[in-house]
Amino acid sequence: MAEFQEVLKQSALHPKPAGLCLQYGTAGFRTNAKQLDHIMFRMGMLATLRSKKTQATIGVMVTASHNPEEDNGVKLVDPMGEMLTPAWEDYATQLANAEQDDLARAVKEVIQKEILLNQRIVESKLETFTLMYLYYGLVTTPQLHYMVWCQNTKGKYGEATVEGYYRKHCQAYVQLTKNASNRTDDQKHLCVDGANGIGALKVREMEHHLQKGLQISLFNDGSKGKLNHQCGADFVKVQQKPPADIEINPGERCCSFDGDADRIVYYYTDSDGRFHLLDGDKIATLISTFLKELLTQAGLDLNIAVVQTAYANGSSTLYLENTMKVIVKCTKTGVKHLHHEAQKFDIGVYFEANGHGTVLFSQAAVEKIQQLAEDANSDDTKKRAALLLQSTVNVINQTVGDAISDMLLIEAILAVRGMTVQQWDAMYTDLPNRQLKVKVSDRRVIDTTDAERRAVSPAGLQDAIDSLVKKYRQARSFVRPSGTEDVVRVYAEAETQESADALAHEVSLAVY
Ligand code: 16G
Ligand code: ZN
Repeated sequence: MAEFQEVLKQSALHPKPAGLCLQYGTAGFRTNAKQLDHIMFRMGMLATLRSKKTQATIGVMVTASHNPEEDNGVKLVDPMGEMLTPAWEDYATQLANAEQDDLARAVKEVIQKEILLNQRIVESKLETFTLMYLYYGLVTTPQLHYMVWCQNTKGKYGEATVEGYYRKHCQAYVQLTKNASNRTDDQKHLCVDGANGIGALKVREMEHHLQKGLQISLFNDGSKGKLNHQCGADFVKVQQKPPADIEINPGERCCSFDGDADRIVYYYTDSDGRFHLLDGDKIATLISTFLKELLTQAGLDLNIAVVQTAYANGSSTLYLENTMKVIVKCTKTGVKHLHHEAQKFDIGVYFEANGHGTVLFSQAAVEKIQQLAEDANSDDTKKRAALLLQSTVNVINQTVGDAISDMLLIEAILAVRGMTVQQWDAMYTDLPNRQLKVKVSDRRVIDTTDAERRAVSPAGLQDAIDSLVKKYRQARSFVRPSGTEDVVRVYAEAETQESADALAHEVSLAVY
């Protein structure tokens, strides 16, 4: 294996801790930064191979998202800006866990299976595995996804630079908000918690592109606090309270990003000091309602679906199905599952309750919207709706959930509809809910079905959950092994907070 000498020499400078075994999970590799040196090197190799296989630009994102500051992570971005395809997640795991003396074999296996079929070619062509690297420096995760997409579509969707990203999304925001008349400064004002992460820096960089159409007060901008510590979208969603160290006045509209700015949640406190969270479900409801109205006004026959996971609040699902009459689908947790399902519709709105989500428009939908927008014979109402739809297509980052572009769309919708955050919140009332995590000796003994809503093993667990759920009104509960931590997660919702808490606790005991 003479051809691997150089790779092996370099790899030896990034030794794998003996016996360490990590898995490419739903969020790529993620753990304490000290354990990741060899992973970073090897994922560089895998990205090179993936690029050779697809003949396209591949992204490598280094981030630990919403995890604590001492963690790090890495994930690869596929050619259309989507998550790495599952077969290659397995290769990632194999490369990550190969001991040094087995690494050449592991690399060769990927090359043979995926790139070259015949051994002789493997040996003669290896030296030509050079690659052009483009280093973007500090960007949000969704900005990288966007740039990979632009690179591979030759600029059709925008320019593959951070400036190009701002221009595309901010221009669309400015277009959308032209339709909002007489907005007061209060309506334009938004408090943003940047989680002391990259999103804070990027919001500052972007602001001037918005032409004063949004006035942002930025908190947790990284100047003093710790990344994701007592702040950020995950903290706010799980703790159901505002970030520490942020002063918000009653009724003021606020949002929190996570550390790499691919999640967003909104909230406000009322005059009684009560905290109101508007999570991914409320965001999906706002966006899909807006889109459905525009489709009706435009007279466009396009189907629209909302994709959720088992964590979606039961009230949101009922509201979407019964009041809004949109198609609702439920998938397993993890962005790639939701994204994949959303692609099946003309317009697919997908959001996890934790605030990760976006909207996908099929090519046919984009074309129909464009035709109508350009049709000289269409009446004013139709034309206005088509133009609003067109700007919506441009304001949203279709590659992946994006806190910044989601924020722009939400702000634009509230502006166009002249809606306050309280009115948005009042679309439906969340059922009280509780999430708990349980440490067990082996979380893999729990296996689920029906988009994680039912446990098939261990035997008897689902029956136990069913009989606990029957004790409470409007109750629902499920358990699933976490894909990112060594725990089992428990979710419960019910008519009252006391019932949701009690049910979650009882189900946790049944898991042991
Ligand atoms: C990852 C997923 C996120 C999911 C979370 C669940 C991606 C990019 N991220 O962060 O979508 O909600 O895992 O974590 O897919 P859990 O399995 O530990 O509950
Ligand atoms: Zn994230």
